[in-house]
Amino acid sequence: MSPASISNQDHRATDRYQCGYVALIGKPNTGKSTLMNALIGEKLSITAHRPQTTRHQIIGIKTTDRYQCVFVDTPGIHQDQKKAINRYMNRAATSVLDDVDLICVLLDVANFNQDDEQILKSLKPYSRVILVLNKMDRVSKQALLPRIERISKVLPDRDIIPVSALNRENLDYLMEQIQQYLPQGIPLYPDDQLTDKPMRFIVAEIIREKLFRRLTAELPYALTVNVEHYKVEPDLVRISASIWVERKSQKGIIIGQGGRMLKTIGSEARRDIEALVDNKVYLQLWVKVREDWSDDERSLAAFGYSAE
Ligand SMILES: Nc1nc2c(ncn2[C@@H]2O[C@H](COP(=O)(O)OP(=O)(O)OP(=O)(O)O)[C@@H](O)[C@H]2O)c(=O)[nH]1
Ligand SMILES: [Mg+2]
Repeated sequence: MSPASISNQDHRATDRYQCGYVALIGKPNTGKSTLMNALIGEKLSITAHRPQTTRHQIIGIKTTDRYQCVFVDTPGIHQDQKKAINRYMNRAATSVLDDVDLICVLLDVANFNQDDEQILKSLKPYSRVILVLNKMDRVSKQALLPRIERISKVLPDRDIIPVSALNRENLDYLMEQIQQYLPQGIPLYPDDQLTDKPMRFIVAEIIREKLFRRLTAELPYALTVNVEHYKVEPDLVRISASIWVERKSQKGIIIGQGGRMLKTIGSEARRDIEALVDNKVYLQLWVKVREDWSDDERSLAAFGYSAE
């Protein structure tokens, strides 16, 4: 496209520009964060094959010459509310519903169950809802239709759009549908801004992603990451972060034999952070214990899990 044709279509200064908020909600592990990253074209929100990866609301901003779409990625809504952190996560997911222009509910086409049905039923009062049937790469075309029929019985009269966030299938069509719900308005964020989260937060999340992907069983749920120092020097970014766990025995597992596990986590995280900040990174990691932090409101607040 020539620069002239770009400016011809640029609606930013006109009253035809659209700007709005779109929530991505759903059961854990349905691909909300993968979808947001794919739609924005940047990895802003961490992903993992296990449920309950996302813990906070994370905004991802997509700006074009016709619209600015502010996505809100949310933690997966789950029934187990035993601990304070679970209640925090569910609150972070459901508190957005009344403040957005469109709710996109993510469903995993290969794993639709009662938990999804419950979420869909709770959305009956909302009319601005699109059902995004993700992971269509995991089922045959013939299997898709009966599933769409079953889903549309639970929450009728809403568009159901099959996509594959992982393979970027049907995302242009999804974006066209989303755009129809964006109200007219001027952009809320500068063109080049991708998220509202500070770099320290994104760095802590990258480290947590590596831990989530490497560690097994319950350990990923017993840890949180806090970046204590983030200093930009001329040729280097110096970062120091703490990994907080709930028990002394967990600390040993994260450090690993001869410190091997911590070293692996550190170099995997460093590589991603270097790509993000486009600079060399010196990353120091510490493992610390705070007993039962995930069920203690004061610890949660200290680690950044405060009211959203
Ligand atoms: N096959 C396939 N896998 C996908 C697709 N989208 C996401 N995934 C995988 O599903 C898993 C979960 O993805 P996430 O994006 O972390 O899911 P989420 O809904 O954000 O999960 P929570 O944050 O835990 O609620 C990851 O292993 C992704 O690679 C898809 O379209 N097809
Ligand atoms: Mg997520």
